[in-house]
Amino acid sequence: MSMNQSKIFHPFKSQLELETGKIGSNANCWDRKLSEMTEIYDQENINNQLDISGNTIVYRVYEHELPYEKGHLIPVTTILYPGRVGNQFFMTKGHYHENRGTAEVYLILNGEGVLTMQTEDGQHQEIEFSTEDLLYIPPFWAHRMVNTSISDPLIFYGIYPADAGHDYQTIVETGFKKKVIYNPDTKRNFSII
Ligand code: S6P
Ligand code: ZN
Repeated sequence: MSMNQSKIFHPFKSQLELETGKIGSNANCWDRKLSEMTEIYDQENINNQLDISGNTIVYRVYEHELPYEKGHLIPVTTILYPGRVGNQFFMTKGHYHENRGTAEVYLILNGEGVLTMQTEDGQHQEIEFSTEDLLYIPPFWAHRMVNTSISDPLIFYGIYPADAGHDYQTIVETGFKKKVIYNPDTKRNFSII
């Protein structure tokens, strides 16, 4: 394949603050608020939540500004704050990649939690993790991160193919097979049910 010079993207360097997850330059930052993700929590938990209409930030994302085109890779950090809605921990909305055949890698910079995953043919897998763990999400697996810490943010770095796309709607409709709930009667403070 011939290379079109006008399409050559230039290399760059950037800084990632390991303690905060902040990506210093060329990055967009966006927040997901609780009020924007009420459909993914159990409705009885949502109904008992007092500040649902407020501006509680569940997570913040720093994502490198790059073309969403095949061939590129997108570096991204997520800071998932500690918190709960009823007995459900703060978690990401969760998604399949629109382009189902694309994978993703997560590196845990700080914190602990559970990665819940499932496929459309009915398989599921839950992986507990902590700082310095490397998580591999293969093609076809929907993925959601759950912060099981009572006090600390979960900070993770990810890299995904730029043409992956994000399908949130399927998860809104089906939910995840497994939930991670606060359970003070266990040593680790949570149960996967
Ligand atoms: C992108 C990757 C992450 C998430 C981020 C927020 O493919 O998996 O960067 O976008 O952790 O989660 P969500 O489910 O709201 O996109
Ligand atoms: Zn993803």
